[in-house]
Amino acid sequence: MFWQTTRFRIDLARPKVMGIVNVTPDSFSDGGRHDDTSTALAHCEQLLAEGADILDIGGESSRPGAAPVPLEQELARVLPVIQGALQFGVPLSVDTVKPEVMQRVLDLGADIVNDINALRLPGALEAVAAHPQCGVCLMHMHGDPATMQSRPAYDDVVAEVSDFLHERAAALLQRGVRLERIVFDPGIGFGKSVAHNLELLRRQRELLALGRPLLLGWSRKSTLGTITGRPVGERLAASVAAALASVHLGARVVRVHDVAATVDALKVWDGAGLGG
Ligand code: 9MG
Repeated sequence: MFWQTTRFRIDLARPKVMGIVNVTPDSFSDGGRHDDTSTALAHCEQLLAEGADILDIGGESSRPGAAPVPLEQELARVLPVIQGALQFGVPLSVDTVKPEVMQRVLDLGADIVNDINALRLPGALEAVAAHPQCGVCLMHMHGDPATMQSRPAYDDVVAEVSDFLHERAAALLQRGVRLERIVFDPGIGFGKSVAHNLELLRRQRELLALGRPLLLGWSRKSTLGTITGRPVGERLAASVAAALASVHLGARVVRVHDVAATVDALKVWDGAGLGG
C-alpha cells in the first residue's frame, strides 16, 4: 500500500517511523528545546540519523489545556523550519489545524498535512483539496484540546472513531481528493480515557476495514503513564512497546519522539519474521 504525498509516493509495505519535531516552547514532552529554527533543524537531522522516515513538524502544542497559538506565531515557528528541512529529501509532514498554515506550508512544498482536527476548521478541506497531491492524515478527536479529557464517553469507541474517519474521508473524496492521499489515525489520548485507548489498541485491526493505512501516536502519552506509573520523561520503554504493538496490529506509520529505540525495536520485530 502507498501513501501519495507532494514529493513522495511512500511505500508502506514496511512500517514507517515519523519523528516528532515540536517547534513549541510549551510542548508537553520537550518544551523549549526546539524553539528556534536552527535547533529544530538540528533536531530534524538527529531524527534522520536515527532512522526516521518522515518528519512531523508542528508549531502548536496539542497537549490538553495548552494555550492556543496565534496564526502569525505558528507561521513564524514552522515556515523557516519547513523551508530548511526541504533540503533533507524526506517527506515533511506539518502538524496543524489551521487552514492558513496548511496553505502556506503546501505553497512552500511540504508533503503531508497532519491535522488532529481532521480538517474540520472552515477552509481546511479546501486547502488540502486545492493541492494536486499532498498527503493528509485525518485524526479522530472527541471535543477539542481544551475540553477533550473531561469525561469522554462512547457507546462503542471503535465504531464511533471509524464512522467519524469514514465521514471525514468522504468529505475529502467529494472534493476530488484521491483515497491514496489519505491515512487514518484513531487519535490516542484525544478525548479518550485509558480504557478507550486500550480498546482502540486491542481492536485496532477493525479500523483496517476503512481501507487505508493507519498512523498511530502513542509516544509518551499519559495512558502509558497510567499503565506504568511513570512520568513523561520515563516512558521510553512503554512508548516503544506501544509502537510495536500498534505495528503488530496493523499500523503502517508510528509517530514517535524516540526514533532510534523505535527503529531498533522494529528491526527485531522484522527479523523475527513478524513483518511478513
Ligand atoms: C500532533 N499529534 C499529537 N499526537 C498525535 C497523534 O496521536 N496522531 C497524530 N496524527 N498527530 C498527533
